[in-house]
Amino acid sequence: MAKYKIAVIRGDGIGIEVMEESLKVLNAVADRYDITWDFVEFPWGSDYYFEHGHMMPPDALDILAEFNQIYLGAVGHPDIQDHLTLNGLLLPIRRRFDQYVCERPNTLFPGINGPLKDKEAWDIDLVVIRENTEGEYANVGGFQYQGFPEEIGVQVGVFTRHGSERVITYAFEQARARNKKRKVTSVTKSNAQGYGMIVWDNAFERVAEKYPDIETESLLVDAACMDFVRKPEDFDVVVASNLFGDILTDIGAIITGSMGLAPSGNIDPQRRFPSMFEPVHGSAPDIMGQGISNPLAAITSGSMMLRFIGETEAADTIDTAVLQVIEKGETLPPDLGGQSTTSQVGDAVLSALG
Ligand code: GGG
Repeated sequence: MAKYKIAVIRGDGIGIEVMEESLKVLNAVADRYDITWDFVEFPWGSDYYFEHGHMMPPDALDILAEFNQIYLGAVGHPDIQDHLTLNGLLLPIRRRFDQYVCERPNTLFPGINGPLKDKEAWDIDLVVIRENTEGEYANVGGFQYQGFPEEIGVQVGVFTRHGSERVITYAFEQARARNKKRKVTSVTKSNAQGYGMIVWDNAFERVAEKYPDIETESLLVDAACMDFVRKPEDFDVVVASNLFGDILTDIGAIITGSMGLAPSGNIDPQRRFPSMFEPVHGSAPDIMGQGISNPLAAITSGSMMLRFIGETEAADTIDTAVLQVIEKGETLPPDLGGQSTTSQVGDAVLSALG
C-alpha cells in the first residue's frame, strides 16, 4: 500500500468549499487503489493573516518541505491587497520548492457549451507550460519616494538562460509524451522586451534543435491571445513566460467552458521538493459561501497530483468520472449552465466513480 503525506491548504473564499469536494473524491479512490492519504490541513490564508499579520507562519516552508505534495485551494480576500496574499503564500511556495513548471491543460469536453461557435468537443486540446519561478514574477524591484508625488516602483523581469531552457525543455518533452500535434508554440513579446525575452527566444531555438521531430512556432503574446480565440485548435503545447502564461491560461479556461474547469500543477520535474496542485481559479469572493462554486477544477487538480505521483489508474478513474458528469449534464454548477450546488457536483463525481 502506497502512503502519501499531503499538505492541504484550502486558503480563502471558494478554495475552502471546492477542496471539501476534492478531498471527498480523493478519499473515495484511495480504497480502490490501495492508497493511504495522510492529509494534513493548514489553516493558512487570509483569516490567518487577520489574526497573525501574515498569510502563513515564518517556518511554513520548512513545514511543507516534509510533505510529498501540496494541495491548494485558492488565495485572495477583498480586504487584503492581492499582492500581499499572493506574495505571502502562493509565490514563496512556488519559488522555494523550485516548482519551475506550471502545467495547465485546457480541453473542450463533450457536453460543454463553450463561447466559441463551430468548436466541437476535443477541437481544443492544448496545454500551457508556464514558467513559474522567474520572468515577470521574479521578486526583484523596489520603491523610491513611496507616498510622495515622485513615487517610483521598479519591477524587474528576470529571464535566465538556465530558467528558460529548463522550462522549454519540459514543453518539448510534453509535446512528445502527448503525441498529438507534436508542436510547441513559444510566446513572448521580444519585439518590445529586447533583453530578457531575447534570452528566452535564444533558449527556445537551442532547445528546439534537440527535438527535430517537433514542429515549432513563435508568437508574440498579442497574436497568441488572438489565436487562442480565433483558432485554438492550432495549439498543442504552449510555453510562455510567467505572466503571459497566467494570462493565456485564463483565456484557455474560458474558451473551454469555465475557470471552474481549469486544473494546474506547479511542478518540480526533478522531484527534489514537493510539487503543488491547485485549481487555476482564485478565491472568487463574489460567490463564496453560496455553495455554487464549481469543484471540478480542484478535483481534476487532484487527479493531476495522482498522475504525478504515479497513481495513473486512480487519476484516470477520476478524469473519466468528471467527464461523465459533464457529458451527462444533469448535475452541473451555474458556471456551466446548471443549477447544482458545489456538494451536489462533488457527489455526482463520487457516484460516477462507480
Ligand atoms: N488557486 C490558487 C489561486 O488562488 N490562484 C489565483 C491567482 O491569482 N494566482 C496567481 C497566479 O497563478 O499567478
